[in-house]
Amino acid sequence: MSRILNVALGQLGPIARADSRQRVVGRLCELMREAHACGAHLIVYPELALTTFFPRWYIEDQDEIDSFFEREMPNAATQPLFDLARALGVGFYLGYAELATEAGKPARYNTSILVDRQGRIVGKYRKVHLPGHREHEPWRRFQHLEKRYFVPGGGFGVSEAFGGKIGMAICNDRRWAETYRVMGLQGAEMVLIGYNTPVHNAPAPEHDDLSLFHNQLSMQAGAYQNGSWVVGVAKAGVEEGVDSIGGSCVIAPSGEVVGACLTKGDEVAIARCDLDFCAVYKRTTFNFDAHRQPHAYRMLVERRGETLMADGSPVAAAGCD
Ligand code: CDT
Repeated sequence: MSRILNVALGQLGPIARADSRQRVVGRLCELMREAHACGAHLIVYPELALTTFFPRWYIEDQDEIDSFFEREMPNAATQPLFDLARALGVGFYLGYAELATEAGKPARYNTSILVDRQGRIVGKYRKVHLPGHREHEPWRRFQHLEKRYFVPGGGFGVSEAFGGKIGMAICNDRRWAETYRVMGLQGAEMVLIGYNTPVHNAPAPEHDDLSLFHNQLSMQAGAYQNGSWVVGVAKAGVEEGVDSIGGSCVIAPSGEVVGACLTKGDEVAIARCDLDFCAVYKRTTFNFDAHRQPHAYRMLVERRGETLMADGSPVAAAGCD
């Protein structure tokens, strides 16, 4: 089996609040057709790719909040995308808001799925690092209420698919070294990441000019330090008055950008990715079995931060013997 994976960036421009799922799925299908014409085996779409980025609003009506969520996947609105994937032999990564039922109660996740070239779901991931805040903060130009609308997922897995080991993450996850390392320890050869990143970060506006730089910096570091391909895809442009970065790109295990989108609208760009190119990094500089020293990393799982233990208790309470 070939270890060449032709990956398409399926970048989206803005989605209006009033846009229907059918309309958005039509755009996704158009991008998939274009990707297929370019020889793609896999197309990667953004985070929450079926609707506008609704966490920018404080919404009290639960029915209105739930109108942004999918209760099943595929469903009537998304079935055409699955059908097209199967017809063209193009797999996809898709981010969406998932309304699950757990022990008879609703559980809401910021989710992505990996669909193979036969149109079958072969992987599912629920966002671990939920950024933003839980309560309404009217001083902000716009809200970022992911902590209110979602609960964190349970971890990072890797799927055997497309002839390799494919991992998934979502947006803010890409800024955390742990995201890539946990998948690197499972041998991930490609990590797929959809995102919605507003240019303006209300708590740290001095970072606004660096938002594209931080996007690429995080993904390049994750790729190189784990000997893995990384594919990052934006929902970009001015959506309901909020400007979000583009910068969708494919990064090789060398840390080099080998493909990128140029606009902030709907756009396909493609990269020919040799999954065997990971091995030289995984065998040498980042041969984890040979070089990692887990005994020195215990704090990574014992502590949440400088002041809190993993269970939320204060660090001082742990004693210092
Ligand atoms: N969607 C998402 O995770 N966005 C965040 C925005 C910054 S935190 C308010 C990100 O990390 O890109």
